[in-house]
Amino acid sequence: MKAIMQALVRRPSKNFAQALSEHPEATSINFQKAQQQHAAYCEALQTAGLTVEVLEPLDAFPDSVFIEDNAVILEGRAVLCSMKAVSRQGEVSFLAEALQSRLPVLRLQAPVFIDGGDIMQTDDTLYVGQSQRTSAEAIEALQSLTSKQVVPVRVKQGLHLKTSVSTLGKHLLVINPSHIETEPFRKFKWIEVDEEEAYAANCLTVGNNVILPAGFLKLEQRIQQQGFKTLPVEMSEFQKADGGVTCLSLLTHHPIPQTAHEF
Ligand code: CIR
Repeated sequence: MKAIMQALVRRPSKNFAQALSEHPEATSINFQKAQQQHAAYCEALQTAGLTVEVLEPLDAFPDSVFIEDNAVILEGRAVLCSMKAVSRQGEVSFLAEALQSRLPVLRLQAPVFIDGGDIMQTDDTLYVGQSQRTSAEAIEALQSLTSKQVVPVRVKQGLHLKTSVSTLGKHLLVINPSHIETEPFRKFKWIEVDEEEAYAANCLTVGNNVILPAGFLKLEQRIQQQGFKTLPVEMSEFQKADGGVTCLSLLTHHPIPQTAHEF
């Protein structure tokens, strides 16, 4: 078996409308629309060249579609997150079940708190958001698990670090500098999002493809000008639950077992 880059996704819970959210339109979340948007997102992952494995919904966990937050894939191991949001803590064991046959799985415990949305990985560094969900203790815990440098980044506004910064590779970021500390990123070039396009600062790069929310045309054009192909996806229902494009998948590099259900 050869190593393939795989995206693990989880279908939305039928209780997705009860997801945690501070978005003003949270009460208008439409579950059927979320299901359609999720299917289209999976197609975009495939178009970008990923093998997509779809996990069954966890109806008891409204936020479980945001699978990125459950674990960090670090040097061939899955590090399960210790999640601060009480309603999300049970999600992690279900992901452990799905992962343990394929790669070593470790689990972080309180007083370390961490959500995967706060981790941005580059070739040599792990940038870790210090947000309402990720504690200072997470820095030391992660440093003990990786040879990469672990760098804390203050999150001033927004849920997670990656709500406001994404790596496109090639030393290039998309960033919303008013929501996070920028000093840790001084060695990068970046595209600054306009305030009215802040939601699109969370985008997902796979090779030369960038998946981003549809309707953020200025940013899309600026990403294209850097030589990337853009794959816009409708995200309205996930935006209402404070989630972005990276939150909906967990990317892993490992051999795909014959039994994996492919999208
Ligand atoms: C939450 O509050 O946990 C979810 N409603 C949104 C999580 C978004 N995840 C992410 O940014 N990685």
